[in-house]
Parts: sequence; C-alpha cells; structure tokens
Amino acid sequence: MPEPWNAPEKEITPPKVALSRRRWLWAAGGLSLGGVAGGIGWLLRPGSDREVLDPQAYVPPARELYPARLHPLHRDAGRPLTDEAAAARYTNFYEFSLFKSVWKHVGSFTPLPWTLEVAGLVAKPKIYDIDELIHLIPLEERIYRFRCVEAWAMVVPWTGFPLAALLKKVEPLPGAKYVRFVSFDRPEEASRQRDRSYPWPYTEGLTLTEATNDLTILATGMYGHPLLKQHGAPIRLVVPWKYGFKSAKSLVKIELTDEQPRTFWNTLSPHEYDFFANVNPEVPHPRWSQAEERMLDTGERFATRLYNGYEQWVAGLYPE
Ligand SMILES: Nc1nc2c(c(=O)[nH]1)N[C@H]1C(S)=C(S)[C@@H](COP(=O)(O)O)O[C@H]1N2
Ligand SMILES: [Mo]
Repeated sequence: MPEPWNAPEKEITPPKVALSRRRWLWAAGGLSLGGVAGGIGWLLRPGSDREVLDPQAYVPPARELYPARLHPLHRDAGRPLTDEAAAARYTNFYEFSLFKSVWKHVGSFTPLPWTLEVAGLVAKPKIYDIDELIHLIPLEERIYRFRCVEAWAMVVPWTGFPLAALLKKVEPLPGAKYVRFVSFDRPEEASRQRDRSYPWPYTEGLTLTEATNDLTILATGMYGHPLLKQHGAPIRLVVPWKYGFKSAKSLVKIELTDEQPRTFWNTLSPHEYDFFANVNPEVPHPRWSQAEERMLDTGERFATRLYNGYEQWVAGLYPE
C-alpha cells in the first residue's frame, strides 16, 4: 500500500469530497457555458432606445448649430419620419460590422478631431478642420427618402449643406469630370478593417454634375442633432435618388478627377453595384427585385419610384 504522500489522488480523496468536486466541475462548466451564452446574448441584445441612441461619450463639433432651419422645398417626404432609434439600430457600415447592429461596434471609433481634405482637379485644394467646415456654409435641415439597394427604406431629417457650395469654394478646374469620396481607414478603431482582403478605405464616386446637383448634400446631423457614429459621424454624403451605398460615411477626402473612380462595392462585385445606378424599380438587383421597398421601422411596403421619387430634380441629368 502506497504512503499517503505519494498516493494516487483517487485513493486518498474521501468519496463524498470526490462527488462534490465532480459537482463543482459541472457547476464550473455550467458557468462558463453560461458565460458564452451571456456573451452571445449580449451581442444579440436588441438594445433600448436610450442605449442605441447614446452618442457614447463622443463630443461632436458645433452642437449649438442644431436644429437647423428646415429647407422650404424639403419639409415633407410624403411619408412619416422613420423612428430614430429604429434607424440607429439598423444600418450598414462595413468598417464595423457585416450585420445591421453597427451601433454595438462603434465604441472605439473617435470621429473627433477630424479633417476633410478637398483635393485633385481644383484651383484651391484645402484641408478643412471639421469645426471650420461646419461653420463655413449655413446648415439646413432636409427631409429625404432614403433607399438601400437591399430594398429597405427610411425617411430621415438630415442636417447639412449642399456639396456644390463646398466644391465652389475650392474652384473645380475645367478637366474635372468625377468626384471621388473617401472614408476613413483606421483598423485600430474599426474592427472589420483589420480584414485587409477588402479594398479599404470605403470609396464612392459621382459625376461632377451629379455631385453638384442641389439634392446632393454633405450631412453632419440627423433628427436635429449631430450624427451618431453608426450613421457616419462627423460628416457623410447623402444622395437621395441613388441607392444608399453611394452615400459614403465618415469622409476624410473628396477628390475631383478626370477619370471614373474605382469604388468599394464596384470593386468587390461590379455586376451588383453599378457605378451609374439610380433607384429604379425596373432594374432588378441580380439577386432580387427592386420593384418594392420596405420601411425599416414599420415594415410597410411601397412601390419603388424611379429616382426614388426625385425625378423632377434629376431627370435632366439622364437624358434618354
Ligand atoms: N464608409 C461607409 N459608408 C457607407 C457604407 C459603409 O459600409 N461604409 N454603407 C452604405 C450603405 S450600403 C448604406 S444603405 C448607407 C446606410 O446609412 P445609414 O446609416 O444612414 O442607414 O451607408 C452607406 N455608406
Ligand atoms: Mo445600402
């Protein structure tokens, strides 16, 4: 018989203790399973309106400029405003997540300080500090319909100013034909950007005529206050007659070019995200119809309208 000091453990552990230890191991296993389930539960949580709308300690520039004067021609989009929390909960922003609950992943994003460079084929290129930029051109509020290529839609009061007013300040040169929009590239703040197989930074493009159309705005706010991070703080594009992917978020650079710029989605999937695409019920996405759209908060469905209903503003851009 072995001495106690070199005995195999099972022989010196009294049966009762061994049993309770086994139970304890089960309990521990249960706890860590519970931990995993808790983690998943935390990730899947819907989020209260307060949590979703929390600007998360981000101090946006020029809060005192909101709410801005409502533009007389864009007071009414013909449908009720989308619930603000529903919009904040359901966004596309691939830098942070491939899913809609982007708001859960923007905690480490710091959109201040921030600069926006306007460069390329312009007489007066300039790097604007966001605080200077936001005071440069009077802010106005415009209620627009917004349509994602995935067939969901919303109605949003944006705060911003026409892109044309900014481009005028930098004086486009005669050779300028296109405008390229560049979002930030900060893999340390935006976890999905650590996957370098994507063509980061997110870029988009318009023709110069589309970019200077009066409907095209740079937005700094939504619902009467500065943009939440998940909506593209501190400044993003809004092009209401085109699918949402054109409306690039958190811009760091606007460049005028003489060549059609490459874009993020067009690089990844050229047949699905045409550079020149407009909202059009008759041109289906290769994987689904575009005939109808679904409001993201109420689920209500409407027939899609050509140019998202903005025909009177933009039809002249696209002669048949
Ligand atoms: N930088 C960047 N901008 C982006 C995207 C993105 O993934 N990254 N997604 C686009 C798409 S597909 C849509 S529908 C809108 C969503 O904007 P929202 O926050 O106003 O809903 O942002 C667009 N701008
Ligand atoms: Mo989209």
